[in-house]
Amino acid sequence: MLSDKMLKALNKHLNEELYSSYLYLSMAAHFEEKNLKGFAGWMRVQSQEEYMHAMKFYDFINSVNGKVTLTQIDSPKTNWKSIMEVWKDTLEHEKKITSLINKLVDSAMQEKDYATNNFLQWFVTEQVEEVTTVEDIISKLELIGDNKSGLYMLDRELGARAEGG
Ligand code: OFO
Repeated sequence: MLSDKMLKALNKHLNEELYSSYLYLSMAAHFEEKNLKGFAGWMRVQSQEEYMHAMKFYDFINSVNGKVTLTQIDSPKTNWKSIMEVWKDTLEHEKKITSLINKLVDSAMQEKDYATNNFLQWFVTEQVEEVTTVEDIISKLELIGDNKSGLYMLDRELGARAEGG
């Protein structure tokens, strides 16, 4: 059984994951407009992954007989000055989500809520992967600089994700 405090925190985080989904969809739309189809496809898949993360919270809360309470999702940013700015924002966002997950783990440990702590461990691992992936993309963009053919190649590489690659 979840404590009231933990239930509130998990519902709040469910909203954060839905916001993540919304933010990445906004980035996908931005890349679509710029005709960067591969980048757009990557962000679209990421948006779907974030929705699945939210649903993991939804399922967990239900499984321990908590009540899921949905709240308003904030509006995401809709315009970026450069490709790099989009990815820097993505990295910042993933770092923020990592620290929120860590705080949830802290609370679960303080409350000796072993079930919630166990549930959260999947996210601890996932966050390491997400931060590393985005750092890797930023490194590639730094190498590419203003090189148009490099950018074209990276767009194709990232687009493979949307095609199941
Ligand atoms: Fe849900 O991992 Fe990104 O935010």
